[in-house]
Amino acid sequence: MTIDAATPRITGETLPADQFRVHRSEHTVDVERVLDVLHGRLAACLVRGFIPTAECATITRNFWASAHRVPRYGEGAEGVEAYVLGASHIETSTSDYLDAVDASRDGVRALYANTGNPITRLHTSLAQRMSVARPAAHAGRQAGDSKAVCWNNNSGEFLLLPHDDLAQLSDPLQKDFEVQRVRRVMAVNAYPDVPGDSGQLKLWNIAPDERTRAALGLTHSGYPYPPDLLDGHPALTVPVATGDLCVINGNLVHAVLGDGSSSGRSRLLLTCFTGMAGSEFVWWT
Ligand SMILES: O=C(O)CCC(=O)C(=O)O
Repeated sequence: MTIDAATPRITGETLPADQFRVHRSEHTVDVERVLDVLHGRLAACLVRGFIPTAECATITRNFWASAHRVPRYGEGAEGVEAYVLGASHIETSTSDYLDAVDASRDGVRALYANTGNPITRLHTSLAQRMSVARPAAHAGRQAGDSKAVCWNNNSGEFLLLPHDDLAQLSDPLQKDFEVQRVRRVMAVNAYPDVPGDSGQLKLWNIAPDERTRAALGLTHSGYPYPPDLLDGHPALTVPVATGDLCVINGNLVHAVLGDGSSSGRSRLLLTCFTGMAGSEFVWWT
């Protein structure tokens, strides 16, 4: 895009330079640092080897064998193509989302058949530090615990364009859903299969404000921020690999990088969103 005086700048909150970093650990989650991400004091935590090798292999096999895996077709040049197993709350009403959770529950359970569930393990670790930790809920119905995604976009610079995870919570279709009380999203991402260098995560030190989103027409989506507009903001790249867990401050703009080849086409992500609804820790997909 051409940047001229009429092009909006991306303005918003930033983390202090010493907090805009990735905390790394091996195999075990450093719960204190994950709480720093949750509460907006740290950009990300990367846990190498969080998912044991055999568990990665079983989940990956279960995903590709599943009859519950569905293709998602993107619309237009910025459309998001993927294979997905599990429900997504994005651009849907609360009741349709909860219907999708119910419809996909058996499929998601089967994803973890004969093996462990890394997302549930993280929830359990964090629950020990919370008075309440639970799936987000509405009218007695519960949000999903996790979904599995394989991005299937033409791998140019990005497998998934720059976006934030907060804006989508403001969708008027979900005004009855308690996730709209969450002010900071922590995205939980676990990787049973990352071929080669595909799908590294890039984070920019900017949590866009509402004025920026409105100017770009992204008020309820937070997707996609034009990459050129992010150039002046400090950025870091997280080289995720098979077996890793990475939690990120989802209010910050982030993207999934392509490697210019088709190797990203089998990269498998297990994910959910989390945040504090008042004093309660909740998650949804
Ligand atoms: O694929 C990933 O590693 C992260 C995906 C992501 O940012 C999202 O689903 O919002």
